[in-house]
Amino acid sequence: MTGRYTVLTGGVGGAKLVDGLYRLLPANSLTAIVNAGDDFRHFGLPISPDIDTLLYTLSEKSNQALGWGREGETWSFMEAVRSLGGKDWFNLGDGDLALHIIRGVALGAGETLSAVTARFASAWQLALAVLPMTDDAVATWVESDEGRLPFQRYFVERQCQPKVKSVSFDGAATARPAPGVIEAIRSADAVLIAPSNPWLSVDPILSIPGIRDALVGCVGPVIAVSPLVEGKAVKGPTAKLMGELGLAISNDAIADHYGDILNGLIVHNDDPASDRVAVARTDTMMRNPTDRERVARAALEFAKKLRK
Ligand code: FO1
Repeated sequence: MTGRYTVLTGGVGGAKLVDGLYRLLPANSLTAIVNAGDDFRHFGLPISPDIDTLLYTLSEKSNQALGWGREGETWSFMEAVRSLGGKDWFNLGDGDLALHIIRGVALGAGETLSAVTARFASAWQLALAVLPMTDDAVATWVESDEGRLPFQRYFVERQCQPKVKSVSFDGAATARPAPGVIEAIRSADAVLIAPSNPWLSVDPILSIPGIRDALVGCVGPVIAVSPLVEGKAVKGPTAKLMGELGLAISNDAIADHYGDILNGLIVHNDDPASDRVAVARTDTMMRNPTDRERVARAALEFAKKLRK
């Protein structure tokens, strides 16, 4: 597989596809554009969950059981926080703290999120570009039956229980794509959209002015891997959210949501597909590296077919 590929990703499911692509493709031929709408300050520290989950996954440091954070993590910081009556709804592992503290010092010194993220990727010898969607502050908020909630309070503190009415991205209207983002879309032989939650993890990326237009106008095909398997979400609130937004929990609704940026959709085995876009089929469950490579290979082969 030669060529240059770009993947839009967020969350745990997204990181798995990126890992499959990373394993298959030659060094430095992949760019990941990562959701940063989940980012927030906690204890004054800048947390970038989707960036960190991707860095951990690609460097084989991630906690497979939890889906986030590090393997073999220790929690003495959190025990000390609890002993002092500090807030403990969002867990910061002892090793994980290093990312947040070094990122905090860097941002405080005027470095951009994309610059410090690139430093982390090279420190862990990752041979791909990991680009935040923007270096500006954009925050995902959820309008719910429990009021307006910032993303992590909805996702972690409330465990996605609130009924969602709408999702918005504070700051998106004036945010600029991070350096290299538009170019990575324009110059790609194909752009892949990982099986992330379209509303919570991909829409923040599409909300940054210029990114959706670049996807509509890019030469390479844009192919999404559906986050639904047999009408359910593999992990996280995608199906529940679709129901709450009044949508059918279907691949057709996924294709419809992405609209005119999408050229192809990869669906799970013989799940009902969509007649809005070209469809390819594979087992999209990614339980291990072999699965991840299978789904990545299916996406790359589909891209080649659509590019002709
Ligand atoms: N998710 C949880 O469900 N509980 C946590 O305590 C938690 C802590 C955490 C710390 C760092 C980090 O990078 C991610 C963390 N996550 C936690 C996951 C995070 O909320 C999600 O991965 C994304 O925001 C959505 O994909």
